[in-house]
Amino acid sequence: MDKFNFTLEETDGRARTGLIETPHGNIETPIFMPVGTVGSVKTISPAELTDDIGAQIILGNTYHLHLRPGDEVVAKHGGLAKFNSWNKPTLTDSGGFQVFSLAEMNKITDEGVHFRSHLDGSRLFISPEESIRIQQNIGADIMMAFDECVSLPSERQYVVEAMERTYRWAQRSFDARTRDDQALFGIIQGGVEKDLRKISAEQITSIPFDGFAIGGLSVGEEIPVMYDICSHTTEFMPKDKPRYLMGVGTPQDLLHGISYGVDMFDCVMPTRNARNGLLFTSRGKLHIKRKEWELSDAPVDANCNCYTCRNFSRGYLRHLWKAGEYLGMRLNSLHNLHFYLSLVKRARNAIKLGVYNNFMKETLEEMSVGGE
Ligand code: PRF
Ligand code: ZN
Repeated sequence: MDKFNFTLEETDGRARTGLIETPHGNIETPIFMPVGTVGSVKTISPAELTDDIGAQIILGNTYHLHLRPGDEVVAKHGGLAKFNSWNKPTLTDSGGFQVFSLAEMNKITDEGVHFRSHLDGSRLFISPEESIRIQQNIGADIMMAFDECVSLPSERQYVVEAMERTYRWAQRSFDARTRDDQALFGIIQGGVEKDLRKISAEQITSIPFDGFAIGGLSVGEEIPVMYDICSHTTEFMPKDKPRYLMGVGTPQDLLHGISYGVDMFDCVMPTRNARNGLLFTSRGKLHIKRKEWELSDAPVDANCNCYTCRNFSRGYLRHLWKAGEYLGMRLNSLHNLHFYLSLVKRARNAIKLGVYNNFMKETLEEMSVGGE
């Protein structure tokens, strides 16, 4: 796809910076992608995403947009980035993962996945071909191949079957594409078995996708195992294509992923936690509802220059939380997303300066202070 390009810029150990060019603009990597499941990053406007948060690409979900408003509706509005007035790069997940985690159970066959809508219970079916058809209607700059993500722990035999099916579905996803203005990424599976991860990486990277993702992590395994498998998997991924770790994770996870050579991340954590009153700061997590903040005039994070931290006290944010005010959710989401985007920006700078390892060590140490 010639309207999509990845340039590897600097490397520092295995960490790397790069530039992704898409029809809707450029993305500096490593990057965090805020999740806009139904086409909106919950409570946050596109202007805030751009000006206050520094987001460069947002994510939408095939499954949700197919159900509502319908992918044909999005297509008629000129595609997702125009429909939601974001007008910048977008990525859609392929739907399989959301079907497995949200829809009422489903039958997986080689043909595709049968499931019931979580909205009205109606019977639906998504195959690799159908996922690509829907994703082409949604029109994101980056589409994802249709894959099967197994929850962990799972029997090795099942992990093997899902991995083989993911390979067949990857080829079918690749062959189903009929547009040339959208990139398509393949997804590596293989559970937490190193030999399977190597096989899956070799299978998926044998198909000339525009980029490659690591799926099937952060689905029930221990954190050190997740890091080990992520580190192992990037070893088998091409250096000249973007690498995307799907649905991960905490600020700590991003720092580790970057050290293994991951370029892209997405997670609902900053937005979902914000709506639950949990804030990420340079000194660890902070629960805004706690009584101890009642009289605090300190910002959430003294090291943060987001709109929330520049203007509001912990005491006021606690009050908004207690009162169930929407503004509280908005201000918390603004801060958490700003924190994530500024973390990856600082990581990019550290890589360019060749000091990533030190940066990571110091940042992790400061975040583990906690106690706030
Ligand atoms: N596959 C897809 N989307 C995903 C995942 C996956 O394995 C994950 C796993 N962390 C999150 N989102 N298609
Ligand atoms: Zn802030």
